[in-house]
Amino acid sequence: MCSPDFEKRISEIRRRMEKQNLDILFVTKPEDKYYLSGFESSNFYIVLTDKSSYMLTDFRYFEAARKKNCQGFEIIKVDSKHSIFDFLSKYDKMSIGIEEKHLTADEFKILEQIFTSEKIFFSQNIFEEQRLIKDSSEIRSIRKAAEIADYAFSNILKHIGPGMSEREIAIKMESFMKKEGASRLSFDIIAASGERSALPHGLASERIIQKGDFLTLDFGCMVDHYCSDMTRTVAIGKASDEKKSVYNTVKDAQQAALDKVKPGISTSEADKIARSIIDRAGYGECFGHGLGHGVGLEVHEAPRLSPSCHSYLREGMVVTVEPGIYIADSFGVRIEDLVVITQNGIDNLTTSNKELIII
Ligand SMILES: [Mn+2]
Repeated sequence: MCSPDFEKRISEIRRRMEKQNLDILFVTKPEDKYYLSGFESSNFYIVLTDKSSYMLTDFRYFEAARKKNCQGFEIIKVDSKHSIFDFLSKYDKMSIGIEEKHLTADEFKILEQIFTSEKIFFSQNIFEEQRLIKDSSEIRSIRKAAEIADYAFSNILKHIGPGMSEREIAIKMESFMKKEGASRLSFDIIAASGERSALPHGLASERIIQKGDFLTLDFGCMVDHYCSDMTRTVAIGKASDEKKSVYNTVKDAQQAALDKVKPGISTSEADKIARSIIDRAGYGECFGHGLGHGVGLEVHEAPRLSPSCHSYLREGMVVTVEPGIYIADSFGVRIEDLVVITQNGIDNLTTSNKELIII
């Protein structure tokens, strides 16, 4: 079944092209191409003009692209004799928008020869801004990916125990998510125990978990190319008073942010709500990253929730809320939920318990 969303997305992108006075847009970033077409392959390009949409690919993917196509793309075969640049040459008098972070220096040089540099514009922000607000089909996929992550967390709790390595835990979680329908992971699973839990992004190692450890699990999976992202910290066997108190500070900071996040709040303000609680508890120096980030086709995308980012939250954005405290060489705690910004507040897609779990 064709989704009608693609046509709407393309026409919205065209409106943005017009605003930037672009005659054509050369789309090279995989997530942006997928966003416009629902198609994925290792070699294809999308070119939009004010009226036409072109998908260019080689022999290997041509039939697949034709079969997938249902939103008015003209599919064009490229090969060594008729390259993407030969195709673009016929627009040489026009202004072209490119995705500056997804073009090689080599490709850029060829474009400069065709268009001259005055007619080439860095336009990746067109997609960044467009993809900020998720439509209902995108939210459906993200919700499903979040449900699978929640399921993997509740399931792994039944298996974790002293003697198990971080890597074994990560492998089990990956298989839980894939068996439940995830196509792939959003990123390599972070499983950081003991003093490694003080590493905000400690990938699973061979370390064996021990009684008294904190274990931070940060993970997510993909459904229909859309990501989820969540984090929980659990205690193995027992938790010292200091650990409990740090845990509760992070939990309170997160809850305060979840309670106040809604449309119209700035991303730096959202960050500050959580940060001020961590500051007051005396751990300000130990929260060295932003409160959260947008999630969609990419696990880290706009907006960023941090002290230095001053955009505003809007209905339809999907963001993480993930304060943390990391005490070097000792332990760390992070709690992360994935939420949709709604008209009046949030719809929290992560439902796993947040009371300190001791297993
Ligand atoms: Mn995250």
